[in-house]
Amino acid sequence: SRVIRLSDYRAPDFLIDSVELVFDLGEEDTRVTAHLAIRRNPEALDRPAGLRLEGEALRLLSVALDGESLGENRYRVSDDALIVDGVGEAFTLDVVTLIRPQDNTELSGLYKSGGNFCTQCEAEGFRRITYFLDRPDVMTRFTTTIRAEAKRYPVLLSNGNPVAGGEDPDGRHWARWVDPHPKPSYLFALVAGDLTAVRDEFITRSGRTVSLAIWVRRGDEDKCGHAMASLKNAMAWDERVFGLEYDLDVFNIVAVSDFNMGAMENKGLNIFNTKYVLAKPETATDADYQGIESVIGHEYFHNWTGDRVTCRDWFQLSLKEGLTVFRDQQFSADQGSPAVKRISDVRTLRARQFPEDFGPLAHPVRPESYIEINNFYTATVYEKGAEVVRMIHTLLGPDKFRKGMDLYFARHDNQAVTIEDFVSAMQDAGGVDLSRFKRWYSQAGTPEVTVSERYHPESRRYEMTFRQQTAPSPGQPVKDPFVLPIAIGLLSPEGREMPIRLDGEEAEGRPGTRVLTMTGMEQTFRFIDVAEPPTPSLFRGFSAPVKVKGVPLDRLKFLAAHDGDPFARWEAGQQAATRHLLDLVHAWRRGEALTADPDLLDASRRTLAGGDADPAFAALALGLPAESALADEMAVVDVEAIHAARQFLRGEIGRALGTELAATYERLTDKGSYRPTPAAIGARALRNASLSYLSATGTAEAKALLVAQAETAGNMTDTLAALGLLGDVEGPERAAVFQDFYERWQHDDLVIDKWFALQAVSSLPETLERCRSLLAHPAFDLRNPNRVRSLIGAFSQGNQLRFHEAGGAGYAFLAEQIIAIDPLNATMAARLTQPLGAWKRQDAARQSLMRLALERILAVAGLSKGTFEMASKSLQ
Ligand code: BAL
Ligand code: ZN
Repeated sequence: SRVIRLSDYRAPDFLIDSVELVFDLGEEDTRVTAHLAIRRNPEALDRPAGLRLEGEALRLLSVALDGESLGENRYRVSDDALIVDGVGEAFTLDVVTLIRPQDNTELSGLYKSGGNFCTQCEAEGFRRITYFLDRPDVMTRFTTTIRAEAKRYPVLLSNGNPVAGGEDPDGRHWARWVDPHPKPSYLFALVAGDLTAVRDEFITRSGRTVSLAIWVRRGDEDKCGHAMASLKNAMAWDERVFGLEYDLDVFNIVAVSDFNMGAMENKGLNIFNTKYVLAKPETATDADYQGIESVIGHEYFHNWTGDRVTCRDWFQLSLKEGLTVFRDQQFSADQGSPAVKRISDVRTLRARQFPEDFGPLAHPVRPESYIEINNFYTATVYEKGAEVVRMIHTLLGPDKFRKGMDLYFARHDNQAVTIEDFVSAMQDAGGVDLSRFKRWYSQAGTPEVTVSERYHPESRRYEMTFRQQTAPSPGQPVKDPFVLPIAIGLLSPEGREMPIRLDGEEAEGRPGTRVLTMTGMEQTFRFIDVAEPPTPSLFRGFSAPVKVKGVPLDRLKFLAAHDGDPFARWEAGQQAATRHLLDLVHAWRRGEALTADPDLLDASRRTLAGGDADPAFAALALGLPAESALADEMAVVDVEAIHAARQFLRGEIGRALGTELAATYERLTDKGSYRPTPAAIGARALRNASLSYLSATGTAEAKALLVAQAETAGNMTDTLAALGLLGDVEGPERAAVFQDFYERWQHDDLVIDKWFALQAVSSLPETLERCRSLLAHPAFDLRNPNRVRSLIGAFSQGNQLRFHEAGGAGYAFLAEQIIAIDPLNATMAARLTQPLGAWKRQDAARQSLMRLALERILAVAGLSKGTFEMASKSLQ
């Protein structure tokens, strides 16, 4: 398979100024007519090449150059291109192709979902619609005419504004859309179907009225309220925080059930996975509500960071994704509790991105090469990319960061640019030198930071020396130092914030958080006027994506009780719990009796007692590190020992705090109707955390409580919390409750996704067997990405105990499913491969079984290039 390299980038030989597309949508096939206005790129005049347009899975019907039909001797067609020789400086090309959307199981290009037509063009789906310069640095004005049977497809949508429409004599109708903004082909979208709209409007700060519509299947209208409210909040927030206003008369969102991604930011016509649109209290959890708010925000924010200013090439993907994730994180933080949001974002980063950095698929935020770009929609490009933008925000401060954004838009509106361009704007507006900082984009890896310190009572001086080290990653054996913003506070022995004054500073020190900048491999900071030996609180708010090693346990316990920075307080508690759990893991492996740390039990008791002040935070602080987080801390993972140690500690907490937990559970019972406000979400989280510990005691009362909540809860958050806990409990209750749940919700795909996922993550020994039988369940469909993620994805990524079962049956299961999915949907198959790459820290037997599974995938004839790339790199 061909490797694409950043270093090979060349500007396009030709540009396409405008395209007029006509779609004749049919049940057998769809005819696409494209009228392209093309000219040679002035930047590439020295390259007198023929015209090469990308195309894939197309049937070419005709080509005309400047209105003259071309004979077959004037062009060539291959599997992936149409080549026309002898073209001039500027010309038009008319190309007619036939495609078969109804057979398109890849869900890339034009396809059908639930009887409706829809598209997904990022990254390279447009070439599956018509021949084109399908690359992001070719920005074109699109006019789109859609013709379809009026009865089956009453709604016809595309990018931009609607300009005309009408009836055809044969029961068909048509609509024309013009997008005034030039855009790359990956932002093209079309929808034709029988959909109904929930409408609203937004008045921009300059007084323009924008018509908003969320298009869904009939019957889903009552599930759009939260998405619409989130959209309006996002539009107002982008005006307020970034001064960015929406730029079309309409903004359409369409929800479809078959979608490879979460959603897509097509200009003026966002297409969403139903999962990120539809919600009502009976069917969606608090996490779903939060997910909808952030994804609606994310896609909306792309209108500027992605659509108006886009990427020059796909190596720059994080230019739009890292920046837009940062923007959506800030948006969500502003809607509720910034600390709780930050903790949850860092948990996601650690769970998804850190393993990438430590595995065979490690790559920089700006990769250097790829075989299949779809494999690079990763946590590194997205979440770590957002952390890198956040560090720029920290280094510059909010005002200069905003100036940097303004400068970026002033310089690059309607352009396709690079990460370099973004950093330059930040650097110029901020008046800082970011040249070394840019290593965050080119070097892979998570730095590990250690700290040593000395306090001199006589001179009241305090010194801290930081050291950073980053392990080698594929292609990068030696790392240069990363620039680290280190947000610190110094705490007195009583836990008060002490004034911070660096040696050489004129001004008196002030108490609170201060950002130090580390640029070397090793660096010492000297503080003066330090009255007492301080306890440092480091990387407050997770100011850099690093791992801090070697903080003494008593210090972690002190910080968990006293740190004024909520993130750092939570973090210290988690680190302390991790240490203790790892001790328990080792004790369990040696066959010793386990005992819970009384300090941890006391800390949990205090958290619970003070829980009412901030229930959402208390729920997070009470939570134990996930099994996967513990695995990340072990040189050789032992999934059984991790599970046993964690279950033991959960049970001990449940027993030791039983009275307080039961009281909290009672006190926080939701009396009013469901609301997805931060306060109500926090209360449910703390109540369900209490339920979780009560259930860990395994008593008959606890089991009864679970069953009662599962059967009578008035909202999906509470139902699912109970059902998830019950999923781990042996006995007849579980089967009955799951059966009832299925029967109640079988008409609702998104709820049934949850039903599949809960069974796939169960810790019970029969889980793999159950997953196998669920594959044959009538509600399961290998062609539907949400179902695949719910069953196969949840099992392999969310259930390390059962996925890594000795004997390798979990690995074989995953390999078989990847092999079955690859011919249908290569993007999905490739993504599922990831868990098999994490073999290095398994024991020798598991290592060879995981490698065997990868080799089995690679042995398949006709494997897609995407799955080939993932499986072959995973073996390295
Ligand atoms: N651009 C792909 C989906 C997203 O990140 O918004
Ligand atoms: Zn995005």
